Amino acid sequence: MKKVQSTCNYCAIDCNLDFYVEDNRIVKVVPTKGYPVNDGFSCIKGLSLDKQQKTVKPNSLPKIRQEDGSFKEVSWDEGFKHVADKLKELQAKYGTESVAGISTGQLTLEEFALFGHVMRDHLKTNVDGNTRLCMATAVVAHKQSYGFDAPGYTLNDLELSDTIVFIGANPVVAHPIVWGRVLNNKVPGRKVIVVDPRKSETAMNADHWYGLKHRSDLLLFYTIANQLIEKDYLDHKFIEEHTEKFEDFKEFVKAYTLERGVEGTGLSKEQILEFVELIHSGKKVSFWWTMGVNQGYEAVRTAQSIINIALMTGNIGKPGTGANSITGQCNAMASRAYSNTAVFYGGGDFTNPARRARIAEVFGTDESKLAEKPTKTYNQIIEGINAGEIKGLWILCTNPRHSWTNNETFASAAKKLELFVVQDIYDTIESAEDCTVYFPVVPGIKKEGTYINLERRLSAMRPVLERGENEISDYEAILGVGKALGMGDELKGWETPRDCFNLMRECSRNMPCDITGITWEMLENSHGIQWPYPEGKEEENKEEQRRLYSDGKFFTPSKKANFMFEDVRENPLPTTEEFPMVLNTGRGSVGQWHTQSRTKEVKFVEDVSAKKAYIYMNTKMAEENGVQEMDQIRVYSVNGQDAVFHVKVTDNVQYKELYAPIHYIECNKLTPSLYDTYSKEPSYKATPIRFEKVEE
Ligand SMILES: Nc1nc2c(c(=O)[nH]1)N[C@H]1C(S)=C(S)[C@@H](COP(=O)(O)OP(=O)(O)OC[C@H]3O[C@@H](n4cnc5c(=O)[nH]c(N)nc54)[C@H](O)[C@@H]3O)O[C@H]1N2
Ligand SMILES: Nc1nc2c(c(=O)[nH]1)N[C@H]1C(S)=C(S)[C@@H](COP(=O)(O)OP(=O)(O)OC[C@H]3O[C@@H](n4cnc5c(=O)[nH]c(N)nc54)[C@H](O)[C@@H]3O)O[C@H]1N2
Ligand code: SF4
Ligand SMILES: [Mo]
Repeated sequence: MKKVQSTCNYCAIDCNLDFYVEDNRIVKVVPTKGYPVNDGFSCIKGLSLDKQQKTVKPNSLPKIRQEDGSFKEVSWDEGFKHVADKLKELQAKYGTESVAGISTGQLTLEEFALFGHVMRDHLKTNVDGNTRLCMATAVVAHKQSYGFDAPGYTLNDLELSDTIVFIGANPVVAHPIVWGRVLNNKVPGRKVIVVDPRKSETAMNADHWYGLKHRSDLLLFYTIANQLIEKDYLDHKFIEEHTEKFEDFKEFVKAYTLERGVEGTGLSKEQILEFVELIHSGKKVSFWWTMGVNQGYEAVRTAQSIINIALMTGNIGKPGTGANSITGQCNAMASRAYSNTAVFYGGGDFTNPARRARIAEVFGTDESKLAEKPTKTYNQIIEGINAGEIKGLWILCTNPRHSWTNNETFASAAKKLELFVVQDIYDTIESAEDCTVYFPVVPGIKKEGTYINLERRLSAMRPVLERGENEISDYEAILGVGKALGMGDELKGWETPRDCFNLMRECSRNMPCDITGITWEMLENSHGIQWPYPEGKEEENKEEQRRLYSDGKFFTPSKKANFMFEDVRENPLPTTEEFPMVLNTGRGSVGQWHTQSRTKEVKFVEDVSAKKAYIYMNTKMAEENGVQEMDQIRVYSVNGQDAVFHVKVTDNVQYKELYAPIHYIECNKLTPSLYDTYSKEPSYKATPIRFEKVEE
């Protein structure tokens, strides 16, 4: 029996797993013992990865839609040629930017790096990622506050902190290993605090739950900042030596009085003051935020209001502290730095002459062969298709017909496309319904490449099973189209994932995310390696759990962190008389993953999960409306759409709040086309709605 250590490709924890293989079949999956992230543990999704050997159809060929609407199977070479010819034809007819791509945070680093090379460098067009729906806010917040998109923590900080604050994060469901690390925390008197309008599974297990009004986090953290200043609960030395603009911030937050905070957040004066005292009395306070913060119309400023609290209390760079953004998808961290979409390979700007010169040198090409500007954003791509300006779209490893906000706008876009390539492991996903080309690729258990987890740790995905006839990886599919496009020498050095990894290492040289000291081989059967890990500095980086900012130096020109702030805005989509309630959305259970294309892999979960869309309603609201458990309601959204859900009655949602798991397509039928000003991340979590009971 052979044992292969590889990386789980669901969530951002990137657990390592040992796959035991006999006769090219997985017989056992065991979480890798001693791996610093998950040390012998994992969740049910990772343990179920062996099911892919049954659920993914083997030996599939590409399919091309014919004039009569049917699909014809073709050889891979024919498929590549068809897509390449069509991309060129559309560009010739409608202009360079008339084709676009949607990338992902779930492929390997090498796969989206190559996709970014073909689409952005060669075709000079736009590719945004599904990371826009997820991490874009944290990216912008980090860049403005720290000077680079660099979350500084290690997971170990969860075990060292005495005061752990989760804001808009529900790790009990979404990041079980994060929660496991909290349970491992043996610091005497350690406290867990949750800020979430909903009494989430994490809130139920916390010491303190602050169930504030939706979208009032920014107001809450400015109020808290003002209180910390008034009470002089500050780390003056840290503020003086390592930050900028504190005096301006101090003036600014004076307007955020306790009375205003109470009125706007719905929390009591006592609750806010208690929270202030908890932050002050903690010796090692850590703040952890996820989608409840990232997905809002003033999300970047909200994330930064959390960073500001950590900076002013000196809770950053030390063990058990930090303003820590938790990543969602398994490789979101790599896609942020290596997908060639919002930033150049290695995290620099497209317009920076030094970076351009360096990347051209690494690729052995001319600078004119490189992308010139950041991509159009996801919403601009979908709007561009609906406006008839974009005619061709290639999506891989994402299912936007389901996951995109106000998703009927994707449905209408898909119908307008002359070329719509869907590359996935399942042709049953909603997005494939209107595709003109389908590329079936092999799943993670048959691939190789590199992943970067939420604490900047690189780890190896290695093929667990051998591939059959016709079975190709995402990397090979993209490379095939690149060759058919006639990229020739532009693909020199990109022949295999290992070659691509070497190029990306070189692109990272001297950047904050420098990985030049890491080789492809070093990652195999390893404990993973966190960035930075520059060549020649291996000795000083040999610790297995490292954090950034321990010297108080950030990545801004002055090496100081910035206090970033801006007045709380009026809600652009407030509740009204017509739409008096709020639709909150998020993860439903540990076993369900996003659009549920992969739920069949987790058979146990599929058996017990609801087949139809459901929604949580407060007990009092249900009583007042004569609604009982499993009754159906029709929910009307401010975006003009409506959808039917089965009701689950609970006191864990607020009186005027409904909570819909994202795993059903109905959920995003109702979410609006509203985005954060700076990150363009959708505001998924607070849509004005009303409902009526469906009489059966
Ligand atoms: N089982 C499972 N695990 C997953 C995923 C999955 O699909 N299934 N997806 C992965 C991915 S890609 C991601 S990004 C993460 C997401 O991980 P999380 O962000 O932890 O999960 P969510 O359920 O989206 O949202 C977290 C909480 O935000 C709260 N919230 C809503 N509005 C507000 C608000 O105004 N303020 C505050 N403070 N909170 C608010 C919601 O009530 C919810 O409890 O999970 C990852 N892990
Ligand atoms: N209302 C609301 N909407 C949300 C959110 C929310 O909190 N609320 N969260 C948002 C967030 S944070 C995220 S990350 C998105 C996620 O949204 P999506 O990325 O659209 O969701 P997934 O279901 O993860 O899609 C991944 C696809 O990749 C396929 N796949 C798996 N492995 C492979 C592979 O190796 N190669 C290829 N080519 N395909 C593969 C799967 O079959 C699946 O179709 O949803 C967003 N949508
Ligand atoms: S889904 Fe996340 S927590 Fe579960 S096994 Fe995979 S990486 Fe680990
Ligand atoms: Mo995500």
